[in-house]
Amino acid sequence: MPVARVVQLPDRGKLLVATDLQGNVRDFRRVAELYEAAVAASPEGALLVVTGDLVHGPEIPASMWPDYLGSYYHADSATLLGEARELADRHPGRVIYLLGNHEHAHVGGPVVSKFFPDEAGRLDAILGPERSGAIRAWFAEWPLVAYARRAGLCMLHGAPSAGITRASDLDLARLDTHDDFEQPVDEILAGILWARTTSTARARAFLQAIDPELSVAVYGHDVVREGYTIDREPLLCISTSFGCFDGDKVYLEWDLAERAESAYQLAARGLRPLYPTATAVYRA
Ligand SMILES: [Mn+2]
Repeated sequence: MPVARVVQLPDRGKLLVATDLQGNVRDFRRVAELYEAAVAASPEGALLVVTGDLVHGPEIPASMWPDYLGSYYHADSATLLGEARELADRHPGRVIYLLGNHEHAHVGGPVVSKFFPDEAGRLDAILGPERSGAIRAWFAEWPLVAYARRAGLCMLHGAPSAGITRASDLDLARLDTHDDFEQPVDEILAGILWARTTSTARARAFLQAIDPELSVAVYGHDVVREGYTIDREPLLCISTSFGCFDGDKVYLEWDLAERAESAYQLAARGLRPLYPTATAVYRA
């Protein structure tokens, strides 16, 4: 029985969406704090979607930190995963982590080598055999897409570039078909875990396949130094953490009972600074 790769969110409640933590524990704690506050403040409850790449980040001294990585941090993916699991356990079914290409590297995807030649190998070595096995089993269950019909929102790791005709096509995607010499990564996975952008027509076809009511795709994967970008409708790319300065980091907050008509409208009304008192460096 394949794992369900597409999760439908309820039509009511507050939705928070964050992207690409890459082992940044301080930013994860800030997201968790914002989510707990939303749970406490929302009569109909709150949901959190993190669109993948919770793990794998730089472990370099501040003195060697390059400007292009934004505000300094020392990645600690093991601690972040422990806290992510606790948060999800405290709010069953309400905290959803989507698979990113960095998690995919632990469960059959291509090797990722951002800061280490083999990022998954580096994290496995830190975790040890027992915990890395448990993490692999957990990642293997993570969905690829979360969507909210009434709000019109579709969340995923990268741009929605995969050519699918129905939501169940995603359930058939094989995580473990990749082999460095013979097999390319599954074409559907390549089209949602690695794509940085796509055309309006491809994105709309993807949304239509998931659910005809969907109007905007929300994702991360790429670094947007200003915090977010809209290449074209219906694409909203958000940077909550990795590669940004604190004052430029943003997350999305949206009432699930309210329909988002476009990426522009969603960005204008739903984006919030992760650190409201920090000074933006790139965002106007
Ligand atoms: Mn990514």
